[in-house]
Amino acid sequence: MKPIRTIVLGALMFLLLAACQQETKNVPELEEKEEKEIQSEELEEENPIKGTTIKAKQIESYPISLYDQFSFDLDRDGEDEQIEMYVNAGQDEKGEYIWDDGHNWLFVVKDGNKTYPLFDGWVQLGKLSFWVLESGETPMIILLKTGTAEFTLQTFTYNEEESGFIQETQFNPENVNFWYNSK
Ligand SMILES: [Ca+2]
Ligand SMILES: [Ca+2]
Repeated sequence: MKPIRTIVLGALMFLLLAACQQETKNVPELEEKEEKEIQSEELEEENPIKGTTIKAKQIESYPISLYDQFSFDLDRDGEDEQIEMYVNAGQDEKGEYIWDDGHNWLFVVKDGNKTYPLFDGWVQLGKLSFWVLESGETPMIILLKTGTAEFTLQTFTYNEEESGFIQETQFNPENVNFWYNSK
């Protein structure tokens, strides 16, 4: 009986030692891994989002015509925000726009008493168009700006932490020369 007990005890000791060694070997690897994770988290915090954040702002003056509008829950708080597009072009008695070579456009999202100007500027020989969609469950506004030598596509998504809309330019080719535009 005694030799068997010694063998069993010996085997147990061996297993215990092996387990201890394994543990000490694993510790630095774990620490290294954790360090890497922390580093990448810090990097993400430094640069959490691409694009520009558009914060709420007081609008001094609105262009004369409300060109288009739509309501949608863009920040997913259960209430619709108002999306409004204004242009500084008059309308005739039939409601047709009197277009000039260029106009000031203002594109905003209104959320209660907050107004986010997604675009505020001059468009030469062109116009703004927008779409509202959901990508997965993320509500998104797409804005297309066409001008004399411009074709810019931008997306806007609401970001809770930044309390603003993240503007990302998706397409903005250089030296644009238009040859055709379909119906
Ligand atoms: Ca909302
Ligand atoms: Ca809201």
